[in-house]
Amino acid sequence: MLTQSSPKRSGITLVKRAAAVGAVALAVASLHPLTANAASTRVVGGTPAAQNEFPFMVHLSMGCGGALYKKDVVLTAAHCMDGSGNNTSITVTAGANDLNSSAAIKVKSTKVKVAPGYNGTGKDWALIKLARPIDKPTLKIATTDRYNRGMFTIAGWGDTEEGAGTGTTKLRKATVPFVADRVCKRHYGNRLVSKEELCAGWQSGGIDTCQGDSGGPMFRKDDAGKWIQVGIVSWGDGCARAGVPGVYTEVSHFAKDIARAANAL
Ligand code: 4AZ
Repeated sequence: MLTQSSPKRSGITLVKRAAAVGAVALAVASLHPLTANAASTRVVGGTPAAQNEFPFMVHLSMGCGGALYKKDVVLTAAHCMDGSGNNTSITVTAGANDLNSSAAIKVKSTKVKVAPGYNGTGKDWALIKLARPIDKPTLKIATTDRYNRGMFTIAGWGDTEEGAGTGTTKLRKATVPFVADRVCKRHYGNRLVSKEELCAGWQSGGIDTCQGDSGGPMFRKDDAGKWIQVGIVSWGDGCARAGVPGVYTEVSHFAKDIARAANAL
């Protein structure tokens, strides 16, 4: 996929490359995200999430991810939504890694608020109001840029290979390092909206979000050891290609707007 995808063809995908590799290049490469690391033996692609590992993660029926911002409000990507207003068409699934599990909680939407000024470039966030609260932990969002660095966790039900188009029924996760705007622009140039977007990925490729993961959170631990959301899966050129980071909405930049919109929802 060469551009931001439409809802049906988007999402966070944990791309899995053939894992066969020499065990040698490894230890070194994993510490140096920007170092060439082709065919490394470290974790390639995603792995299954454990039950309750990310209890704030939700799946959206149009094939996107999201996170519980409040018990009755989901934070997701604007490009997964059709627009703002009353909307009872979205089914939000929570409480189970396996979407087909009998333990999965399903709640309908009542309203959607897309980021003010969203026009397909930057500002890729939206809120969904739920018909009833979901009794699961929420995911706090970053309100300053201090956590826009280091290693991030990504998770989703998206494709495990670029172009697969099917997604998975079981939640998968992976770890990707922060990529500075300057480095991210080596590939994307001015298509990257630096203030509003954040990049992450391994220079060697092989691990990334993909179609179907869109709208889901990118998160890390804060100084107190609690999960904090720094990104929203937004777009990228394909998935897990070498030298091509994933692009995420920079949540801290929009934290006040998100809080305001949630209060008004
Ligand atoms: C998509 O199609 C998509 N590799 C999401 C994330 C990325 C690429 C595509 C990032 O929604």
